[in-house]
Amino acid sequence: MKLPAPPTEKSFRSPLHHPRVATVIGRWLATAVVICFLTGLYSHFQQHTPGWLHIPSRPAELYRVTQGLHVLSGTIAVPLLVAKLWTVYPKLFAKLPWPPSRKALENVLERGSILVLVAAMALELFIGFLNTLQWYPWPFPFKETHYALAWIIVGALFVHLAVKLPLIRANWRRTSADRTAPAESLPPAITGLTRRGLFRTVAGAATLVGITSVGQSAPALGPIAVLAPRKPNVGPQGLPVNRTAEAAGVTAIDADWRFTVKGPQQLSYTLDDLRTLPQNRSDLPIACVEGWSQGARWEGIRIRDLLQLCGARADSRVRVVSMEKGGFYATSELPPEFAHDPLTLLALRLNGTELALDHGFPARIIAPNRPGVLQTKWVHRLEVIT
Ligand code: HEM
Ligand SMILES: Nc1nc2c(c(=O)[nH]1)N[C@H]1C(S)=C(S)[C@@H](COP(=O)(O)O)O[C@H]1N2
Ligand SMILES: [Mo]
Repeated sequence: MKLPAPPTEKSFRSPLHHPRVATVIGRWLATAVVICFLTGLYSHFQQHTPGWLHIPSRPAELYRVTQGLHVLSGTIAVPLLVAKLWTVYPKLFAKLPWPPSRKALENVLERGSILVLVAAMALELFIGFLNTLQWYPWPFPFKETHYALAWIIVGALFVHLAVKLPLIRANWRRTSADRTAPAESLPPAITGLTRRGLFRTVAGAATLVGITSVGQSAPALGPIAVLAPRKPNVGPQGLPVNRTAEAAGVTAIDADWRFTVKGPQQLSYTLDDLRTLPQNRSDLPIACVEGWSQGARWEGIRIRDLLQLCGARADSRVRVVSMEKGGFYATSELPPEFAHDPLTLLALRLNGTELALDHGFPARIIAPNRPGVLQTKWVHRLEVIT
């Protein structure tokens, strides 16, 4: 029995594999990737701020928006990537250029760059999504890998767009030619879905994953956030707990507990002392790097008041030290912009009652426009650095 010939690129005659479709869905996907990249870079610089960069402490909700957008656009990119790959997969059956020539070499390089782009993007979306579930089933460090992949994606995307520019330009606008060619003559059984139908399906899928996940940072959509790993208003005092005191190895304090400030003068306070210092109120969100965020009302002492009390300059940089022993979250730094912002508090109270142990009792940092990882809990010492 003779086997049928293997398919070639020409075997896929549906108009849904036309470059016009790849261009339209590619535009959506590229938009999502660029938003991901820019908001991701912002998150990176918040946590690893180079000396020349001064991140402002306002708008207070900025990081909540950028990281919410990061995870939202990343999640939406998943169905868009699947659609884009489906549109172009007949290319996998294109003939390999042979014999070797300059054109063949270009073709190999072009395919190589696409292979890198697809592999890096698939991995990036996958590990990013698993991170939002706080699941790290791989042996490499998430953040470093995610960051390196981001640059690989942007580089490979640049090459891909440069190579395809003529094709992209030719298909940027809808032309009468691509409405009739190449396959309108095919029987309806093959064309089935129209291009418009495909665009609507893909846009619908992207919208659906978007609106069922964005509720983790946009409270209005909370009730339908079935895809969101977190309900941002569920937890003690109406706020989720990312890491409990038990997980962090922190226990309740005893009578010897002191809060100290190491500056030009040394300050030492009992918890009751802290309660008698001037108290202020800030309405600020916890905006976790994982994408969930929730606004809350905090009460406590302004960091800038503490700086003044110890004789430090208002524009000092401050190291925050937790009672948590070791680990990534045990310390953080408040750059001058954040330390002297009147909204930045050593918070003692949350939503009207004393901090729960899991939220950082007896004292924690809360500052505007900051990733949750830097809102250090169980703080027992501040050190003025400059
Ligand atoms: C093309 C897609 C993406 C790009 C270019 C990208 C880029 C980045 C970059 C540059 C960072 C900063 C890393 C650092 O601090 O060193 C970041 C962080 C992050 N990204 Fe993405 N990302 C993408 C997709 C995703 C997706 C799909 C998700 C989840 C659905 C996601 C979740 C996260 C999370 C949770 C962080 C915070 C990590 C941390 O600070 O612990 N990313 N991303
Ligand atoms: N000392 C310490 N502070 C910490 C953490 C931690 O594990 N240890 N987790 C951080 C993270 S990732 C977030 S999102 C916020 C969450 O604060 P919450 O648990 O009060 O909601 O606390 C931050 N502060
Ligand atoms: Mo977090």
